[in-house]
Amino acid sequence: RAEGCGRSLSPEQMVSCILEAEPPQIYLREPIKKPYTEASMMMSLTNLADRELVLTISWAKKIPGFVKLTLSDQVHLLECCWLDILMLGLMWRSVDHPGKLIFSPDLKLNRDEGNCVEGIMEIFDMLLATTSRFRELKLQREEYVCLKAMILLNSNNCSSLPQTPEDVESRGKVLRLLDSVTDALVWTISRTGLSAQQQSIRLAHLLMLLSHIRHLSNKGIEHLSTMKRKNVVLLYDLLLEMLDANTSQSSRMLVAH
Ligand code: AOE
Repeated sequence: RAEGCGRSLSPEQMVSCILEAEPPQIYLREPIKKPYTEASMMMSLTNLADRELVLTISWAKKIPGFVKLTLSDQVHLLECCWLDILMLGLMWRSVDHPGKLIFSPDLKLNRDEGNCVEGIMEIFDMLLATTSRFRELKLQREEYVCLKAMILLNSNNCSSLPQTPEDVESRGKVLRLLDSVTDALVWTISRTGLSAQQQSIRLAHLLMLLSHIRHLSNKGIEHLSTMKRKNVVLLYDLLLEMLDANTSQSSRMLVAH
């Protein structure tokens, strides 16, 4: 299967590979008690994100062609987009629950519950707004998984100049992979029975939401670093290492998982 998922897949095969790569749903380790406090809520969210990131690395490695990129490209791609990926996943889980953010089946928050964490309600509101947009568009599972893979493959804009011929080749591979996921998304949309023009408009609507997600993840990173400065977030083991990540540490993570 891994072989079959490598070279020149049909859009249909690509979609089914990406569907199969989807990570499982996770739960809180220790259920959170009400009333929420700033510390307990941030602790639960961080704990969840910690384990989701481990699953995100395994997910990325199942995207056809990803492991054939240089290790440094794999690392850069994940470093640039991890919060976009988590946020799109959150929106997908929340899409059928208007007004709620389904962080996990045992952590469903509405905007007002964000008021115990300074600055979080603003981000909740933006997350809820983009989620509503996906609801209006009736986002399909196949479309969602293609968009998530596109976020990963399109996130390389912050990496340094290629150093070696392997780097140059790897950059080319990223672009070809992005093209085949784009084909997969186009194929998925074509099955909706919309007119050709409506299909193009749907594609545009879906892709434009990726820039909202990037904006949101920048806001989220800003918020997280304020929290970190205030020492609210308790970043344990992996997490602490990850925030101060240098390339070699991130490489070790990728190899380890
Ligand atoms: C969004 C989706 C989701 O599934 C979980 C969470 C939990 C926290 C939420 C965030 C979210 C949405 C935005 C929020 C944020 C808390 C505050 C912010 C609401 O406003 C995210 C908790 C993140 C904890 C920090 C983790 C640090 C990870 C560093 C990653 C890294 O640097 N590298 C190199 C790892 C890349 C590997 C994939």
